[in-house]
Amino acid sequence: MKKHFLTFVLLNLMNAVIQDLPAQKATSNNTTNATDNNYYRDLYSDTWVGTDALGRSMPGITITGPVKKDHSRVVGIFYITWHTDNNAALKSPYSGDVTKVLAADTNARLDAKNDQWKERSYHWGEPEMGYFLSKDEYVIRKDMSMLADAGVDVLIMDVTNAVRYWSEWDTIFTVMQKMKAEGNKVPQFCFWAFNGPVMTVVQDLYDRIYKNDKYKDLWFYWDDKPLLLYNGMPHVDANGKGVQNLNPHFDSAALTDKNNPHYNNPDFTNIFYTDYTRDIKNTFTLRTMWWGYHEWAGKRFVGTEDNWSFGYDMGNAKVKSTSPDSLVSLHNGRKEEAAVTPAQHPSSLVGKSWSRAFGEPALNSHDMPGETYVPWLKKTVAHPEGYGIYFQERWNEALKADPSFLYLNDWNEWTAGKYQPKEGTFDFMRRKNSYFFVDQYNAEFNRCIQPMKDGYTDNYYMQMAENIRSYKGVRPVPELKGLSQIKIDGSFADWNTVKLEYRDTRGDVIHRNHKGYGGTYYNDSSGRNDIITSKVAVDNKAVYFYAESDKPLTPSSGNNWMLLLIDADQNPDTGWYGYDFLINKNITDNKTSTVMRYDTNGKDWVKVAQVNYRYKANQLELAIPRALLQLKGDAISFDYHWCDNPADLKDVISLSTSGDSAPNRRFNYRCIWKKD
Ligand SMILES: [Ca+2]
Ligand SMILES: [Ca+2]
Ligand SMILES: [Ca+2]
Repeated sequence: MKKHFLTFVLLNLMNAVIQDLPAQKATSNNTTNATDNNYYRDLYSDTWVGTDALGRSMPGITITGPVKKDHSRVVGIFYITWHTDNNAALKSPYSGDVTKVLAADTNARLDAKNDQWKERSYHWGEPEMGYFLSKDEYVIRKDMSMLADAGVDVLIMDVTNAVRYWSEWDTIFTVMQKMKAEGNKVPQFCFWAFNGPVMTVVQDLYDRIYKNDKYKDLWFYWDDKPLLLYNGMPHVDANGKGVQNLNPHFDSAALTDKNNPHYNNPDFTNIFYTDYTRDIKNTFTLRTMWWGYHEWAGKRFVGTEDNWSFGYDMGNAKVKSTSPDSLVSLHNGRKEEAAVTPAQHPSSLVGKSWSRAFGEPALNSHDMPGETYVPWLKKTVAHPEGYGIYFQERWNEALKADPSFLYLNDWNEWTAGKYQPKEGTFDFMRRKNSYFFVDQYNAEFNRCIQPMKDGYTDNYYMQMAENIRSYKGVRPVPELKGLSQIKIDGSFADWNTVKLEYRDTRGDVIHRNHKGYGGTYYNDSSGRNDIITSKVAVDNKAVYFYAESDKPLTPSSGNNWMLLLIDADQNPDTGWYGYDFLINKNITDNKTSTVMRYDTNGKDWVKVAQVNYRYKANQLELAIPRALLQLKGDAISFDYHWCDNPADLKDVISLSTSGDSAPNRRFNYRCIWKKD
């Protein structure tokens, strides 16, 4: 019953998507053969420290162990590109947000025709970067930078419903190549096709991209060939049977003319494909990827040879009772792929707060979970949807199984399709209802890892980054040794003796200027000084800080200019979001700045000292007395963070999502210094 239900829904979803999209054509012939894997400037992001909003700290080497090298460990994530330009033309002001609809009028919950429901397709909530479109370069750059920082290796590009997003892909891959040319690490990509005329779709991908070596430097290889996730039984998909796969290379002469180079070759003589072509079979490493059903198309599916899952059907008793190790797909009998998702579907009532032991908790009038026990925290909390209960359970199982590929679903889907048949009611969220949602619905029922606006912000991103470290292991935090002789004089040659660099992304100050859904328009011109390198030096009296920007620094009179935040006691519970000192918030003149300490009682920054600073061209230096920071002795360690032109210091999100942060977002550099 459920399978039919899902099939019906997927069919509708596919039709809706196809109908909504204009015909798209390839717009670029950008080709490169560069395959050098050492193209990037290593940011050492696996050595950054940080604590998320729930108090979880990024695990270091003492917890994860060193980088694991006994077998490959690759992380892929489902990357959606259906936020196409035509969505800009939806009704303005944009009102397609389920969370906001239900907040605006509680009557909308049980009434499919309530005035608040103005669209057919919705966002389940608002992304941190707003209702963005897939071709927004600002968003693409943030995505790639965040994913690379977290250790994600490959984007799994969505072609699951046969729609080819040529224009979006051209924009995204071109931006990724630009970032690489700037020295930044970015993930690679592969495609995942499944529903519809999948043999034709896959041939199209081959003909337009792989055959032409297009974006070759970004191809993800698996078993020495580019990986292609596909449908190994192409005559069966979520829509049933009977899809015809038109052969674009059909050549009637190949049927009759013995001199035709393709004579008698079924890749050219069939009007409709009956199998994938030799080019597909020879070019790619092929794996079927589909939902982790116990059985699919009449055969055992989850946990079998060369059948990857994009999530596990935990609502099914057989899948739930299968040992987690046996859910992992195999290749030549070895554990190859495990799926890790923040939740499943609203239609199966397996949300973010579902656990094996307790199932899905009771839901309130807005279908949000009530107080729920969080196993990893060993506590009961009021808003469990932000705590990653389901996500961590899947992570723990996948980490234990330790396959060579971890698939995460998803980064940025956001879309919640509302289905409203003309008559009848449906069981939806344990109530009879005149509409339903299938893939995403609200903050409890969605699978997005990309940060949301307000709510639980970046909890899922941080949880992902924390667990990827456990999966892969990390490098030790580089250590600084010896006493330095630095003068704060505006002459920077003395810093050449300090070799240890703390690095940040180059090019992450680009301004945003792009349309979004339903007439929204996004501007962000806060990017100003692009911080790329920081250094620290220590002598008996002071800690010296150095920062370097990509281009000459703007005048220090500017708003929130080159702020330095220090967590001197490495305690996230003391200070402002852990930061005990703030430097440069008040700059006296071109040579004098101030150090402020966070007053926990008054909940404000208080000036405690004046310090010397100098800046010239793209370099900046300052010194802070060690006594002031309470960093004494022959070995010290503290965490620090530079940022330039944050919108405000309201919270750690506002601090780190505008201007530039070094390191990115809420991460910090850890300085470990020893005299000898
Ligand atoms: Ca930067
Ligand atoms: Ca602190
Ligand atoms: Ca940055």
